[in-house]
Amino acid sequence: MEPKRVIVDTDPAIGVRFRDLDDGLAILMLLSSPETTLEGITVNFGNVGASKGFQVAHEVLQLVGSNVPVYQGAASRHDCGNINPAVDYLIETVRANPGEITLLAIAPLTNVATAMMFDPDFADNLKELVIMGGTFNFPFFSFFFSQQCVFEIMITRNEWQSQLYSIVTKGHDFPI
Ligand SMILES: [Ca+2]
Repeated sequence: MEPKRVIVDTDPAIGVRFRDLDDGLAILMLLSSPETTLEGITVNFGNVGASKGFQVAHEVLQLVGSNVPVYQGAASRHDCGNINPAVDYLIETVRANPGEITLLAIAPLTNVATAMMFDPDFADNLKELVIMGGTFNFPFFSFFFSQQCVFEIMITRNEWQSQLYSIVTKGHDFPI
């Protein structure tokens, strides 16, 4: 089986004191697995600021001698709807490879939502969108991290809105 072509949208903080290390592990696993080809890393604010996350991503890649490209993205929740190098890369790559790219989103969804805002075909052109969008205590947290913006774009502007809406809101008392 051909390896999955993966872009990871991430807020890596491995090595930063008191911060989560899971995204760093995810990057290393994506690089080492024969089932995936990691084609690019887009950084979103989250566990650390976007510029620190950008630095951490480079450090992780340097550790294993990888030259996977890294693109800096949203720096705050207010950047939902603002173009940045990460969003540019996401839109261009997915548009050039329709049905080929699996987007693994493991940070607040600001970059992903902004890509959907600027390219209405973005979601349809993905092969898969895999979201780790919350924690045990705050399920679907990532959908609400950029205030209403991410939720409105991802849930209400897509064909799969009704399924996603019911999944996200089921059993949870969110301020939406
Ligand atoms: Ca994360």
